[in-house]
Amino acid sequence: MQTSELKHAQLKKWIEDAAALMQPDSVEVCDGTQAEYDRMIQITKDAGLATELNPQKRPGCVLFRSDPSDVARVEARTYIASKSKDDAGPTNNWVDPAELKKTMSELYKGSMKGRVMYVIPFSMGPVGSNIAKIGVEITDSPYVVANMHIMARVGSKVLDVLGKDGFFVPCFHSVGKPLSPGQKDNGVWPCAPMDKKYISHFPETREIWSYGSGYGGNALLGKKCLALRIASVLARDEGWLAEHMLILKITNPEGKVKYITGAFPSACGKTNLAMLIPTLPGWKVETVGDDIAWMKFGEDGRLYAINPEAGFFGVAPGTNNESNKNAMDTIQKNTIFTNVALTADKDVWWEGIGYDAPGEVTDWKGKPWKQDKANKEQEPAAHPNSRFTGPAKQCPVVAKEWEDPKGVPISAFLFGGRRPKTIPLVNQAKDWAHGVFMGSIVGSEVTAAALDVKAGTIRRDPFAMLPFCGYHMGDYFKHWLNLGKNAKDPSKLPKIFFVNWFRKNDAGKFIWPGYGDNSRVLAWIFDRCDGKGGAVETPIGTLPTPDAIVRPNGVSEDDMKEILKVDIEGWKAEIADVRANHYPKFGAKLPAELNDQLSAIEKRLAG
Ligand code: OXD
Ligand code: MN
Repeated sequence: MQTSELKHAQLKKWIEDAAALMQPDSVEVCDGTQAEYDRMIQITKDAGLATELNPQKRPGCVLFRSDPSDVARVEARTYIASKSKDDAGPTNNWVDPAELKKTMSELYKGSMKGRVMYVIPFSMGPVGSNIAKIGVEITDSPYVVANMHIMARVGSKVLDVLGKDGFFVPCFHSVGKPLSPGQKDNGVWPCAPMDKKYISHFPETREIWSYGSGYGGNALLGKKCLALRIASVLARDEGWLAEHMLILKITNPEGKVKYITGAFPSACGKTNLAMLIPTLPGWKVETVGDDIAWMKFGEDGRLYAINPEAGFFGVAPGTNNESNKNAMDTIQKNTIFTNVALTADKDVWWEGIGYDAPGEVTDWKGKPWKQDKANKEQEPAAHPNSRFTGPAKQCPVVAKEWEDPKGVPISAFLFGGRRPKTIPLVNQAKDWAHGVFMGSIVGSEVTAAALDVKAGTIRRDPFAMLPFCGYHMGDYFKHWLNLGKNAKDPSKLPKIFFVNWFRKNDAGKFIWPGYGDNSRVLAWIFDRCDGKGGAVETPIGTLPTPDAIVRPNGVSEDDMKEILKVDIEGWKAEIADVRANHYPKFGAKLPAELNDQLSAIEKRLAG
């Protein structure tokens, strides 16, 4: 479609202005058809950027290799450019919006020379849902267009909903690598150097400007940029929630259904939990979403969630038939792989896929690679953040209501992180404010090897939103507290739980097996939502009685007691850490109720 055919005057003008600035060879408005997807893949193949995989093994699948400087979200180059620095808060990078737009406009000048400017109208959420939001991304990357086809609903159907004057979030994206006449990418992933990459958000004007990166959340602007950073601001202003949460459907042996959302920092197995295969007989888990939940109150006073995405952008390494068979089945066809290894027969391979590399493979940098298990220092064949982009509708356990425009009613929120000590397997909040407190102290242990910090340090990631909250985190806590206070019917609010699958014993071994056995904990949570399930009130929250959770193989009665006990000394240290090192970060904006929670737990522990 040509820009001249567009009915939305503001959209048309915005595209024309962008084209005048970025100077592409031509402009195309995406229609979202399969033919368009196929054409994008063909263009990237012709440019030497995509490799078609073995159609017998992976029909409709391709592999991309990115530039080594462009392999992950770049938090240091991500900005929340609100008018006032204080509105971005202490956890975001801030630049004055006028200054940032000036810098970036210079970069965008002529940045699409030699390329096509694609205009992607997209809906986050089922098209036409009253919870969904529309964005329009301008990009010079056909890789981005193809990925957006999988991750969002794109094309003409979105323009129909937008009409002549509907609201959309305008999103600029350029890889920042113009081509001179006759020049081609020739197999070189286009991007700009690190110090020229910018992932910028303008919360007041609801705009996103991204430059210099073609990878993941930096470039597929519907996901982290719109559905979390900008949406968190919309949600604050409009009284709803945009959260970094999976959504799962759980059915008990009697056929009763509940929906649960959960926030976990990266690398805590969120996608695996969203698709788990229960080991508890008679229980069923199905997937509504694996990364983001948007939630609004319905007429009946319950909170309804939609998954704003249409696909999974999952980390490949560690995904296998044991850890996540449903994800493995999802990505069998029509999937884009990025930075995994390529086998001689054109299949994919990665560390933790469940079997050894079959002979010599090509690593993510395009070099021959042979597995050497004796060499512990061997560089991995797949980049640790290599990804699959797979359609959610291909997931064997996708819930039938995953695209229901009204969303699904949520019974429980989970918060969790990797906590080897102190934090019990599961703990129910006493009330909403206590639950908000739990969300505010979410953290995960980091190893010295992973980050330049002392081993055993807890990296706090409140609500798993640290890199994704588009405003001051103190105000975000307040928003959560207010939502509970203002609820029409507080009894219909989701119950809040803190879970921890990652407790270790003194020998450093995991006590709880995790994966499908987490269904045993979900079953207790399910029952608690109905006021059932063996439970005991403790100073830190409501814990299961030791026999309330059906023990999996390999977990003894003593193990169970250990992971369900109140570790008084550990909790005292936890509270001291939150008080000294975590809460002070939020300054005067930290809601007093959260400090009150600290004091209340302290008092209960002492008493
Ligand atoms: C993601 C993340 O990629 O949370 O989903 O980092
Ligand atoms: Mn995520």
